[in-house]
Amino acid sequence: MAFVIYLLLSVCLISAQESIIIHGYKIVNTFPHSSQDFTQGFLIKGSSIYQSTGLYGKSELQQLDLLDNSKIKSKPLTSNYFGEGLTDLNSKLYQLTWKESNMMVYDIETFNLIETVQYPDILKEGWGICSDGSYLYISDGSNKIYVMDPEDYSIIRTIFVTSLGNRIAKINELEWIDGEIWGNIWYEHYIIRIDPSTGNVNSWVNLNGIDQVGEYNSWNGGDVLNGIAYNTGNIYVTGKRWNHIYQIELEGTT
Ligand code: DDQ
Ligand code: CA
Repeated sequence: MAFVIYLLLSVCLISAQESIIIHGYKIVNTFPHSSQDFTQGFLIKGSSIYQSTGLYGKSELQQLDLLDNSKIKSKPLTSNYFGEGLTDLNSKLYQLTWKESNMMVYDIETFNLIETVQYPDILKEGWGICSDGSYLYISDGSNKIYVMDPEDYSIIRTIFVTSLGNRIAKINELEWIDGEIWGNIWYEHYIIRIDPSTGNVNSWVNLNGIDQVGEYNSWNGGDVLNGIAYNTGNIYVTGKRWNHIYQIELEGTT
């Protein structure tokens, strides 16, 4: 009897491990986005977008109006910097750079540069960043997400991201959403929803088809899905040099 129960339990556990929820999506609103902007970091607060753009010589920190994409203010990075992820924490904005090992810290109201922080040695590249309101969470293009203390910029923990035991690499733009880290995968149409305490992927969001013809210039030229923002219960996604921002709602398992 005990053996039968053991057998049944292990079958249940194995099958539970082999399936994972993959959400579909529905577009509930569409907003304009500039095809000039190589979006690398993306967040929305109130009616403003805060965006970090990439490419050498074209990288900026921007505040844009969500409704018409008009520029409220912007600050260019010097041409030796390739802008990457962006997040806010305690009235400051934190902007990563790709291979330049520097993070810019700005006053969110004035865009005045407060300081330029040298990456800790463990962080080789800057890709995405988000915050839970206390700490900074930084991806570097691998399956790792580093938890950084904003007081002294030390890395206090490393999260190893796996889905059903498999490492998921190329995690790019991030967003903290209701206790999960959402990250889009570079050159994929997928978002993973990560449990920050374990690194396990709770579920996937399949965004196939969201970039219709004409949405961007060239997927092969780098214009891939990149940018998740969460504001008062609403979820927005966009891409590098995409023409639109999509407000989406998730659908159940597909
Ligand atoms: N990263 O954001 C994934 C970290 C780096 C993206 C670099 C993409 C370069 C594309 C260059 C296209 C030139 C037209
Ligand atoms: Ca984001």
